[in-house]
Order: sequence, then C-alpha cells, then structure tokens
Amino acid sequence: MSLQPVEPRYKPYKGAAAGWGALKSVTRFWLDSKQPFKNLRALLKTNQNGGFDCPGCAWGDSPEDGRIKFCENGAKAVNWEATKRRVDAAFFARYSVSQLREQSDYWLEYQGRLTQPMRYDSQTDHYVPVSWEHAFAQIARHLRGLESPHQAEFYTSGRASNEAAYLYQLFVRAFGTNNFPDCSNMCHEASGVALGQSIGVGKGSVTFHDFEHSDAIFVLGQNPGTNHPRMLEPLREAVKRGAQVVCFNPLKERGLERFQHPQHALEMLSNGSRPLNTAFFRPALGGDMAALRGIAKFLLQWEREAQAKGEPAVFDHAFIAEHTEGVDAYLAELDATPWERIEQQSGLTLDEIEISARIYRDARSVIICWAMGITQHRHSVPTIQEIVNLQLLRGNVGRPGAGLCPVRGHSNVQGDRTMGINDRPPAALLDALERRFQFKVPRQNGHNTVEAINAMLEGQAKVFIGLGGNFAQATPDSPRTHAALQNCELTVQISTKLNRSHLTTGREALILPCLGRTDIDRQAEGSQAVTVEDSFSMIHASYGQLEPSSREMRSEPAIIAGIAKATLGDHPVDWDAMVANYDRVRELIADTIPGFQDFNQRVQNPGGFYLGNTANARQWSTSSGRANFTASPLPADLLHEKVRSTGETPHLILQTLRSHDQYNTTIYSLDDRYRGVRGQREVVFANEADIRRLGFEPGQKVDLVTLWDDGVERRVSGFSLLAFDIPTGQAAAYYPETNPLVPLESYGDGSYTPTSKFVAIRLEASRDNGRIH
Ligand SMILES: Nc1nc2c(c(=O)[nH]1)N[C@H]1C(S)=C(S)[C@@H](COP(=O)(O)OP(=O)(O)OC[C@H]3O[C@@H](n4cnc5c(=O)[nH]c(N)nc54)[C@H](O)[C@@H]3O)O[C@H]1N2
Ligand SMILES: Nc1nc2c(c(=O)[nH]1)N[C@H]1C(S)=C(S)[C@@H](COP(=O)(O)OP(=O)(O)OC[C@H]3O[C@@H](n4cnc5c(=O)[nH]c(N)nc54)[C@H](O)[C@@H]3O)O[C@H]1N2
Ligand SMILES: [Mo]
Repeated sequence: MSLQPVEPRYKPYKGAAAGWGALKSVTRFWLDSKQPFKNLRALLKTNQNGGFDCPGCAWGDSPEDGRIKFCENGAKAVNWEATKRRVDAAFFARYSVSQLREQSDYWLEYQGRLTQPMRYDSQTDHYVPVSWEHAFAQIARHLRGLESPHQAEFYTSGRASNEAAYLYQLFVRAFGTNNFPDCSNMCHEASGVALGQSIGVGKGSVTFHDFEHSDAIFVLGQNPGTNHPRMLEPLREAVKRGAQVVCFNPLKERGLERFQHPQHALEMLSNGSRPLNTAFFRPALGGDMAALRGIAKFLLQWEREAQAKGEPAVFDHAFIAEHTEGVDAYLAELDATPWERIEQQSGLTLDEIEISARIYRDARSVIICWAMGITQHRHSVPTIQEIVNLQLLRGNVGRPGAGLCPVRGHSNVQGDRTMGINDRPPAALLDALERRFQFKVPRQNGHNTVEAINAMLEGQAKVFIGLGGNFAQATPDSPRTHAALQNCELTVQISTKLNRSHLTTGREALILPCLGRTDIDRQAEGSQAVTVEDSFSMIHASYGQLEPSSREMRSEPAIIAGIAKATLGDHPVDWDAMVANYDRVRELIADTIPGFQDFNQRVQNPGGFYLGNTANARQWSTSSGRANFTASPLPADLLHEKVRSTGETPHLILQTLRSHDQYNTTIYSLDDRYRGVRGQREVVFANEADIRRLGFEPGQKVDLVTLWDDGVERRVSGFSLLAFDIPTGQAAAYYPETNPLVPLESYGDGSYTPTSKFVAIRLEASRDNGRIH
C-alpha cells in the first residue's frame, strides 16, 4: 500500500455497495495486517457469542441470530488494530517528535501498535521509555499539585468498555471534578439533549426487531454504506418486503442506492444488486428541520380535511391525549410557519415534501434514523425535536415497528454515557455514587469538549488525560486546539495507535499503550471479558481473542486503576482488586447504575440483555411526565451572525465527512471507493455549475477559507476541486483534514457540538497550485 498521496484519480463508482468490491478491499487489509490467518480466525469471532464486539460502529445485531456478522469496514477495523507492526522504543529513538509531526495522520497510525509506556523528553525532543510505576507517579504528582481538581480534563473516546468507563468516572469524581469532555460532545450530543427533553431518555427508542415490523424507515443525514454497513441488511429486507425506505441526503451515497449482500452467495455470483431506497430527497445542508416541518404541516392540512369530511383521522388522537404535552402550541407553530420559508430553507420543492409526507402518512409504523448530517448543525437540538414532534403526531413512539433511532458512532459511546462519562451528570447518578461510596461527589457541571479547549487555551486547565481517541485532530479549529494541548503542563494519552495527539504535547507528556478489543486481557484472576452497549440498548460481553503484541501493554481498567491508586491511594475502592477480576467492577455498576441488577449473571446470556428504555415502554421521565411537543420556530437564518457580519456572501457551504477508508481520524487508505476517488484525500466535492460560476476549473487546486468575523484566518490549501453530483451551493470535504476550518465558537445551541456539517467558505486559487500534499 502506498502511504504517499498522488494526484487524485476520480471515476464515478458504478458497482453496488458491499459485494465484490468490499471483499477485495477486505482481503487487501487482511494481507496488510501481516498476520492474515490469525486475524481471519479472530474475525470469525466478531460479534459472536464468546467473541469480541466489533471495534467498528455501534450498530446492533439481532440478539438471537448466531450468524457471523461483520462487514467490510468492521474487518478493516479489526485488521487495523490487530497488526503485527509495532511502535516501540526503537521507533521513538529513530524519530524525534518534530520529525513525526511532519508525517501524515495516515502514516502515523500505519506504523503499528504502541507497545510500551513512553515519556516525552523535551531536551532531546524524543519519547523515551518509562516504567509504568514512574508514569503513574508522574501523573499523580501533577494532579495532586493542582490548585483545584477542575484544572484537569479527562477526555474519553467511545471505544472504552463499560468497565473502563465506570472506573474512570469513579476515579475522576473521587478526585473531584466532572470535567469529562468526550467524543459524544462532537457526535450525538444533540440527540441526547433533544431526546432527554422530549421523551425523557437521551437514547433511541427502537430495538433491532422493530426494523422487521416497520412500514417506513426514514434515514436522515447518514451514510450507512460506509459507516454502519450492517444496517444495510435490515434496510434491504425492509425494501424486499415492501416497506418504504426514504433517504434525506444531499449526496446520493452509494450504499443508500444499491446494495449486494456480501454473505448471500447467489446475489454475489449473479452480480445482482438491490435498490435500497424507495425515495431519495436531497435537502440543503441544515435544511432537514424545514423539511420535517413541511411534512408535519401537510399532515395537519390532511387532518383538518379528514375532520371536515368525517374521514378517519390522520393524527393518533388517543396517543396525543394520553401521552403528550404541548400539542396545541406545536400546531400553532405549524400554522405560523410560512410555506415559502419551508421551501427556501429545506432546499426541497413542496412537491417533494408532499411526496414524503404521503409516504409518512400511509405507513402505519415509522422509524426515523439519523446521524451526523442532523447532529452537527447549529440548530440540531430543535431539528431532532422536530423529528420527535412528527413521530408523536401519529403515535410512532413506543410500539412495534416505530420509533426514534439515533444511529450511534463509536462501538461503546452509548455505554460510556450510561456509565457516567458525562460533563453534566444527572443528580440521580451522583446521589447513587455518594450512597455507595461515602465520598462527596462534585456537583457542579464539568467541561465539555469546547469548554475544555477554552480552559486549556486560557491556562485554566493544566493537565489533559485522554482515554483513547485523538483529541488534537477530532476537535475543531485545529491550530487553536493544538495550542491548547501544548499549553498544558502534562498531556497523557492512553492509546492503541500513534496519532497526532501524541505529538501535540504539553510541557511533559506520556504515552500509555493499552490493549484493544481484539486482545486477550489476562489479569490476576484470569482472562477478563468487558461489556459494551449498542445503539439498541443491548448490553453484551466482549472477549479478546488475540495474543497481545507486547507484554508491556496494559488494559484500560488496569491503567486507570494505576493512575487512581497513585493519585488517591485505596480510595474509594481497592483498585487492584477491581482489576484482578472485572466482575467486581460490574458489581459496583449493578449497585449504582439503574438497569444493571444481576449484571454478572445476565451478561452470560448469549446475545446479552436489554437495558430497557422508558420511552419504548411509553413511560415518560420528562418534567411534565409526558412526551413533550416542542414548538420552536425555524431558524431565522441558517448563516451564523458571525458569518453575516463579515459582509461577504459565502461561495459555498461546506460539510465535512468520512471517506469509505477511514475510521474518524484513523485513515485506512487514501481511497474513497463509493465516491470514486483514489490516491488523495485533499479534495473538495462541488457542483460543476458552482465551480464555473466561481471562475474555477474542475481539477484545479484551491484553498478553502472560512468566513467568520473574529480576525482568525482559517484556511486549508491545495485541495483539488472535483466536479461532483452535489446540490449547488454545497461542498463536501473529508474530516479531519478540514477541521482547521471549523471555528471553535461555531457550535450547536444547547449541544455545544461543532457545526461540522455547516461551514461557510470562500474558495481561492491555490498559491502553491500543482503541489501535491
Ligand atoms: N467505517 C467507519 N464507520 C464509522 C465511522 C467511520 O469513520 N468509519 N465513524 C463512526 C462514528 S464515530 C460515527 S458518529 C458514525 C458517523 O456516521 P455518519 O453520520 O454516516 O457519518 P458522516 O460521514 O459524517 O456522514 C454524514 C452523512 O450525512 C449527510 N449530510 C451532511 N449534512 C447533511 C444535512 O444537513 N442534511 C442531511 N439530510 N444530510 C446531511 C452527508 O452527505 C453524509 O452522507 O459512523 C461510525 N462508524
Ligand atoms: N470536522 C469534523 N470533525 C469531527 C467529526 C466530523 O464529522 N467532522 N466527527 C466527530 C465525531 S462523530 C467523533 S465520534 C469524533 C471522534 O473523535 P475520537 O474518538 O477522539 O477520535 P478517533 O479518530 O476515533 O480516535 C482514534 C484513536 O483512538 C485510539 N484507539 C483506538 N482504539 C482504542 C482502544 O480500544 N482504546 C484506546 N484507549 N484507544 C484506542 C487510537 O490511538 C486512535 O489513534 O470526531 C468528531 N470530529
Ligand atoms: Mo461519532
């Protein structure tokens, strides 16, 4: 595999999603792991009882189905983690940190697994070996030396197991702060906030089996062909049995168009593929709230007509009366929203909205799924509440085949929140911890990701600890975020692979190498299993299968316990005992987190157990005790005031998204098969009409410059303009390369999620035209 980018090769992809192309790609990654046979054996254990939970996405599987369930991108995730290549002391002796900083994100992670603890030596600008005990002591010294526990930030990425996350939050709260910035802040935070207010639980209400009973499935702002490939199978089954699958996406993502089942030999051999949708609408970026409002407004019109004619009602009046609050104010808001605003903001015609409204009305049971195209906008919280409003009108929550389905990202991001990784923890969690452990937990809110960056920039936070992830690259406004980390006295990364966060050091820095999902985790009392929670609130166990590539790596729980013991002593628990056998951690979870009683017994069930979901049971843990309609006006303007006050009209609105060959900041290759791009990631997709209107040529190199009125220049250079099938006015480019363009101050109201799907930009001809990055 070449690690060097070339001139992008671009040729639209005609094949189906999954199918042969996927198989070819899996084989390539398999071979590249340098231990193909070992990994094949491991792969056969992915998402199997007694095997490990796929370290890819958080999509769940049918709990009863024993078949092997992995997908192309799950296979990539496994092979990427289970590589034979190693980043060890010799590697760090060879390269200084400054030299490593010159390398691409792709090159850095490709070097292999981190195998031993390393300490940054600023004298030589190299990482040098350090013992675990010295590393823990160094962290403890810094933490204990702070004036206040709120001067430390404890980041979590969504791969941490329930056991690791629980110990981490216990340690951090015993230390004295709720500073828990996490990847969820940049991801589905808006879903949690909106659903919490509307239906009393910040999670999706559907289970896997609901997809088998749904008459219509709406998929909004999501690219499952790449990011949740196992979701394509239930969608395919739904279309096959005559259900409607309706997509809202400005890009005609290949996986949403056609699909070939990789585990159905006949389909593969006959080269047949199935359409995956029955309708496809292409809204403006950020236009979904208006589109949903339009659908609801049509329903209201039809409801009134039905009433006048004495025909069957469109709304579910019994459900509305028994279970909801605020319908009158919401209907008044529908009346007050002019059709012209809906049309203009949604980017769809009224005809298109009417078609989708008819599909919606004619389906008895509807599931609405969504992901980052919905959650990474300024008005994401009201948009998701509009999804709920629509579903409440026809009682589409809490019955078979119907419900709300935020499709989560990282494989255990939902579980981490359940375990208390939360900068705004609910009082009930804090009360339960205080009852069980007899220490005073901090009550004040902690920092989320944006607040943590600001605190580090201002010098208020001095220690950063990352439990996984790649904070430097995943967060917005990259140069400022890098400065924030570099402003710390100590940065600590608990990681499997080398990334830019390790090279963006505080005055002191540590790399603590940990076991991943695929590795066997041996502790004093035997091999340990961990547990995770999927998007459908199913909890199941995960057992590592492969011999770790170094004896010096430690498990995440062991590392957290090591830091905790050095910092707090044996308070509030005997940390060594917790690590010796994770059953003890699960007992603590059972004692303090609702729904986990008899955890150690129930997790033995093949397929795991269902945590339960109050909204699915039509119990509403909201302030009103009912499901709440929310009557928010459409945003006055999708453009932020800070864009408008520049006085410039944006050339394009940019969304930042994932290629088919990446996992967030982890780049597997420089290709994006379904979008037809090879060999280069520094590309920007735009409509040919826009390219010419703005005075450029397809293929030309351009700079992307953000419009924002704070005087900071936000620019990325030398991106190739690709003429693409994308609505006019829009552009798309890959994350994380475009994170320097996202202003730290541009985040969702009420969610603080960076607006990664809505950045107003100007294009400029590149000064270094022709140079390949
Ligand atoms: N292989 C792989 N799997 C992954 C990941 C990965 O990087 N690689 N990441 C994991 C994580 S953490 C997450 S959160 C998920 C992410 O899963 P997705 O949300 O599917 O990820 P994105 O690539 O950000 O895709 C956003 C989609 O929304 C569309 N979109 C953008 N803006 C709008 C809009 O305003 N309206 C509408 N209707 N659509 C819009 C885009 O065209 C794109 O298809 O995937 C998880 N799974
Ligand atoms: N512009 C823009 N920015 C975005 C997004 C976007 O769409 N656009 N998406 C956002 C979203 S949805 C998310 S979730 C975040 C992701 O943010 P993060 O979760 O912080 O980033 P990842 O790229 O998933 O982290 C990759 C690193 O995790 C480490 N790692 C992998 N597996 C393990 C493990 O098992 N244990 C430990 N300890 N470490 C491990 C490896 O060292 C690897 O380098 O990015 C966000 N940022
Ligand atoms: Mo995510």
